[in-house]
Amino acid sequence: MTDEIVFYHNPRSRAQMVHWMLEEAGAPYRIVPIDFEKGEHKTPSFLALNPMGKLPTIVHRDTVVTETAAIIAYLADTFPKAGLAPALSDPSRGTYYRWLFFGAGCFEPALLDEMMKRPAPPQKTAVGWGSYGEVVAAFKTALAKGPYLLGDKFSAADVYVGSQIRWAMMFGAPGLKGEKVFDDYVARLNARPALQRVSGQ
Ligand SMILES: N[C@@H](CCC(=O)N[C@@H](CS)C(=O)NCC(=O)O)C(=O)O
Repeated sequence: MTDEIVFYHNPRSRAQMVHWMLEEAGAPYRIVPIDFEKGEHKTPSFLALNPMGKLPTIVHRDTVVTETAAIIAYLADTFPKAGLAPALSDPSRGTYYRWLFFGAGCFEPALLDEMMKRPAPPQKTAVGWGSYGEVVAAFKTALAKGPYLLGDKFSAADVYVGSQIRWAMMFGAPGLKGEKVFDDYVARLNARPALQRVSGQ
């Protein structure tokens, strides 16, 4: 069994978030490029790994991990020397989980509602992500003290949520660019050598 992570990647996808995380974690990895145009993510061999036919997907120690937030959390725990996740006994582990799950469960669908101009669901109280505006306001509060989601400590939650915010800003999602708290946060993230190494790749 090899310790090398097999990383199925396309730079124009959420796999970029995992690429940044692999660099932050100092993990050994090998990229397998996936060409969407050629349908390489829908071949029987790829679907055997990820039946959704989606990226990112990794294989490590014979285990397949999919879902960006899960992969990022997995890497943080598997490469603890990088110090990207609070210890299980650290109370900030709760805050860490909170924002990781909020990113996947609330920001992701709210952002897609906003970007795709999907009509507001009729029963707002039953919608776990509330609304895009509420999600952005929650992040604004979370980052108000800063500099990171856990306060002084940069973590894998910043890799995930920070990537989402960077992506949302790039595509002009409202309430982010021009807001000092988000501009400063993204500037801090952009200064990280690990992110710079994968940017533009
Ligand atoms: N829930 C997945 C979403 C993954 C996803 O939708 N990936 C897109 C690229 S960003 C993809 O692979 N799309 C190709 C397709 O569905 O054909 C995650 O969080 O990782």
